[in-house]
Amino acid sequence: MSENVLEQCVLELFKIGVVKFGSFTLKSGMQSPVYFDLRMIISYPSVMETVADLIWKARPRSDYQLMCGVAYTGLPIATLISAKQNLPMVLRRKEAKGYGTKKMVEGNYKEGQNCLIVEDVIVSGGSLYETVETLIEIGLEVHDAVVFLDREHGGYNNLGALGVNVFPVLTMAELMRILLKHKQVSQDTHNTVLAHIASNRNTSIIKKEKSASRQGVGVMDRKNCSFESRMEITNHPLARRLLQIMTSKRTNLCLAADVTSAHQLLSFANQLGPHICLLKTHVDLLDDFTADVAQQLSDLSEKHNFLLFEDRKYGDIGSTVAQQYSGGAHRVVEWAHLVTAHALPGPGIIKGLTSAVGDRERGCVLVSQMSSEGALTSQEYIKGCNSLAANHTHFVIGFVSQSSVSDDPRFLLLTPGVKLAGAGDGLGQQYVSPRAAVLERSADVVIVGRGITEAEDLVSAAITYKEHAFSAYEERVAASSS
Ligand code: 5IU
Repeated sequence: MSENVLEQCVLELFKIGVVKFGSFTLKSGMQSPVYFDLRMIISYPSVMETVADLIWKARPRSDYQLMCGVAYTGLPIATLISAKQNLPMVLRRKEAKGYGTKKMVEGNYKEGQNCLIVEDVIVSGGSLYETVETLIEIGLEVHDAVVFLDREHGGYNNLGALGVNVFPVLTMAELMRILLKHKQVSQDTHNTVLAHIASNRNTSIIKKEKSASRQGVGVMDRKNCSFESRMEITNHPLARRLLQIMTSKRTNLCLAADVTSAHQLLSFANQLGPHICLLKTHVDLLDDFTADVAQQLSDLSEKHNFLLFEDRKYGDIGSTVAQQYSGGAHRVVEWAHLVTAHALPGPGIIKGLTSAVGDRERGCVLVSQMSSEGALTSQEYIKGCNSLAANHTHFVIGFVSQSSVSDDPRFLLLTPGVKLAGAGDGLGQQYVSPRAAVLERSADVVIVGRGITEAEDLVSAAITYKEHAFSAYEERVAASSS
C-alpha cells in the first residue's frame, strides 16, 4: 500500500475529528494527551472504506475462513471487509443473551475454522483478548489480529505473549509523524505525545477470570497475591514503588506520627525509618513546620527508603483542593508522595488534585471506611469509592479501609485503628491487632500510631508491629497457594 494512501487517510481522519489533543482519561484510567476515536468514521462512508481497505491489506496471510470485528468500532469495519472480500463474519456479543440460546457468538461457524480479528485501536490489548478468548472457547483458531492503530502501550507484546499476533496499520508515533510532516500539529504537541508513549509503554492486561484460565493461572484476587506479583499489574509508579519497598524491607507497617513538633517528627522518622514502608503525617498539627522540615523529611525518606504520606483528607471541590494541595503553609504536593482524599466530591477531587501535580510522581488513597465508632461510610459510598478509583488508576493507589473493600490487586488497602493492646481511646477510635487487620480485615498495610509513639522503647515496638503484620501477610498469601 502506498505511503500516500495512508498519509491521506490520516489527514482525512484528523480533519473529521478522529484525533484529538488535550487531556483525556482512557478506559484503563490512563491520562493521555491524545485521543483517537475511530467511531466517528461511521458518519463518513468513504473514509470508512479507506480504513477498511488499509486494515485488510495489513493481514499477514490470505487463508482465513472467518472474520470477527471487536465491538463496537471493529464491527462496521469488519462488515465492510466481509461484504467486499466475501469472507463470512461471526459476531461476539458483549454479554450473553438472557433468553433463547444464550450464546455468546452469533453466525455460522465450524470448529477449527481460522478466524481473523478486526479491531480499531489497541491499548493494553485487554478488550481484544476478551473476544479472542470467547472464540477460542467455541473451538475457533485465532492467531492474527489486524488493527488500525497501535497506541504503543504494550498491547502488541501482551497479545503476542498470549499467542495473538497483531498487525497494525499504523502506530501512534507514525500517526504523529504524518501530522507533523503536514503541519497539522506543533512540534510541542508531537513531542508531548511521544513522551507520553515513552512513559507508558508497558501497560498490562488486568487478567479477568477467563483470560487467566487460558494461561493456567488462577483469578488474581488481591488478598491471595504477593506484593511482588502485584508490582507487575499496578499501573501507578508509586504503587509499584511502595510494593517494592514492602517486599525488599519486609515491612507493611505505616507509622502514624501525630506529633506537634518538627523535632519529634524528624526524630521518629529517623529512628523508625528502617522499619516502615510509609510515614503518615498530619503536618497541620506541627507548631513549627517550615520548608526546611519538608526537605529533611524528604531526605529521611530517601535515606531509609519509605514514602511520605500526608493524611490531609482532602474533600472539597476541585478548585479548592488544588489550592490546598499546592499552596498554604505546607505546600503538600511538593514533598508528600501520597495524600488521603475523600470520594464525597466525586471525580472533581481527582481532577483538582491532579491539576496541582505537574510532573511530580504523586498519588492518593481514598478514604473508603473509617476506624471510628459510628463512621457513616455506607456500602453505597464504598462502591462509589471503588468506581472512582477504577476510573482514575493513574492517581488513586488504594483505599483506607476496615474490611476487604476491593479485590482488585492494583489497589492497596491501608488499615488504621491498629494496636496490640486496648480496644479504643475513649474518643471513638476502635482498635484491632495487626494480625486481625491483615488476616480478618484484609489490610495490605497497617497504620499504627500511639501503639508505637507512646511505647517506652519506640524501635522495639515498631519491630514488633512490623513482624506481626508482615508474618500475617505471608500467612495470608501462603494459605491461598496451599
Ligand atoms: N486514622 C484513623 N482512622 C481512620 C482514618 C485515619 O485512625 O479511619 I481515615 C488516622 C488517625 C491517626 C492514625 O492519625 O490514623 C491512627 O492513630 P492511632 O494508631 O494512634 O489511633
